[in-house]
Amino acid sequence: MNRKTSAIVIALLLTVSAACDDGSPSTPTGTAVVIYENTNFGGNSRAVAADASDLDALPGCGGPGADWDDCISSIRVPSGWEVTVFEHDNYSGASATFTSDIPDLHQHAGPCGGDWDDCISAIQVRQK
Ligand SMILES: [Ca+2]
Ligand SMILES: [Ca+2]
Repeated sequence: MNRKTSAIVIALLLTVSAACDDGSPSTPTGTAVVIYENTNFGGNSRAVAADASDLDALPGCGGPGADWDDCISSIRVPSGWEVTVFEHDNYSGASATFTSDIPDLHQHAGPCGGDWDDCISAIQVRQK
């Protein structure tokens, strides 16, 4: 291996290691479904990496001690992902499937006062 080739190999190794270590403990934006307390992706938020059969068990929406049951008002759905939401826990009741961002669940016809705002009790996420 001559000197020029060695330099290229070292440069490649540095590039690969830099790409693997982005220094961020959280999930990078655009690679996970994120649920939000308020419309237009406002208020508290939480990445949903796997199906959740009962949002009662997921704390962090609204005030102290509150959970995500009947609390979600908007959802980020990265391209290539699919989200199915349910009116009740254990994936029961009415359901709807989304494949793109939902800035305002009031705008989607559903079972809670005519829409899906503050209605979702279980959620399934899939990468297509
Ligand atoms: Ca809400
Ligand atoms: Ca519900």
